[in-house]
Amino acid sequence: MNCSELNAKFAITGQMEFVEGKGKLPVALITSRHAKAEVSLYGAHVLSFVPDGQKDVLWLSPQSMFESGKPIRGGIPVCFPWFGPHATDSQKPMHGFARLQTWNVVETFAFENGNVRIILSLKDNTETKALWPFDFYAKMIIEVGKKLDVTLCCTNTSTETIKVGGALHSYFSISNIANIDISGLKGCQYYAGFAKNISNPQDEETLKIVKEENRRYINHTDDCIIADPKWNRKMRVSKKGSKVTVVWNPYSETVKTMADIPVTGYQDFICVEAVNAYADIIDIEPGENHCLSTVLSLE
Ligand code: TA6
Repeated sequence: MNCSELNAKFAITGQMEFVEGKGKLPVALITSRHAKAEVSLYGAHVLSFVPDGQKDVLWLSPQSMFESGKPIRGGIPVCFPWFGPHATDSQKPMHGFARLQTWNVVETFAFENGNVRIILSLKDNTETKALWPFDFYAKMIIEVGKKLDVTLCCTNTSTETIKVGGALHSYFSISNIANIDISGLKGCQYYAGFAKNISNPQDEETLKIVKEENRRYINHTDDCIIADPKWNRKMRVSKKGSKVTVVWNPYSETVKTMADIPVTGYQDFICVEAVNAYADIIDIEPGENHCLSTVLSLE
């Protein structure tokens, strides 16, 4: 559907409008009573979440590509049905195919409390089948209010058990990487990047980022708080349906290998991600579903 067809069917006056975004990719502009948000139908990708009177909670790279076949850099990439590189075939797309597909709009809704919701869907098709030979029906439910509530649900519509990994890979906008710390991870063990051995439980109450980090915390279900005193804000990251939390920043060297992030761009974001990976890859039986959620808010 083009934007005028989307508007004819799903616009809500003053609260939901579809426009052609960068790269001509359709974007839903959402205005709730307490916040604005932008969602690209390409990837079911939240690009922006701005509570009233605040700077954007999410970081979007000024060098992001907006091109079919390439992931958008920043916001909330939807990683599905695997997290990171494919387990056996490095030719398959990093973090799965969901962020490279255009999703359909299923429904838009304005609630009496002022929240606004959009539901997007992705079903198996010839491209997904070439990468992952299963029938599935995935929904992204994005509700914008004082909080941003994002849920990815996958129903197994095939006749065999499917194994599903993934992530809601949120990029948070920060004043500077040197200014922030992250709490909620104390006592948790993690894999550092692709290391096979696990760390000792984290001793520190808060994590400060002073070098490249790619920590994959196992058995972690608590909230994280990103404190950014320079911007006078704390961002709470809650989640459901996930036992792995990833904290990632490429820092000053690895960033130079990434064409879609400016060389100083690593200072401007931190990723805190709700993940299904490792022992938390989910078996979904035929007809059953699994939902992975993250809720982002300021306090
Ligand atoms: O979640 C962390 C991570 O898996 C890192 O290993 C890092 O490469 C990052 O995601 C970004 O991946 P991308 O495919 O979007 O470049």
